[in-house]
Amino acid sequence: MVVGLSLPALAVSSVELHKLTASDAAADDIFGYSVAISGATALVGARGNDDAGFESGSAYLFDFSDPCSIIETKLTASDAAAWDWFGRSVALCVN
Ligand SMILES: [Ca+2]
Repeated sequence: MVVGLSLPALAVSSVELHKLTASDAAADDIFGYSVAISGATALVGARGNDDAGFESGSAYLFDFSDPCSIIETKLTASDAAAWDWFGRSVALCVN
């Protein structure tokens, strides 16, 4: 006779699995000011990015579908301008 007990798994760890950084990180980008995670995708805001003027901001989309090859996509507003703080808050829902 086999008796089994199945419980939902809860993964809790203090071990750093992967450190996310922007490939074009610069001082005062404030990378990580906002973070949203859905499934295997993370969206990280960097409202201090200065690519299109002081504090224009940006956000980075990370796709972890293949943990060995994380895909980074940088997002900026097409009409970005100084003090926009693009990426100040982020939300994400991936189906
Ligand atoms: Ca800045």
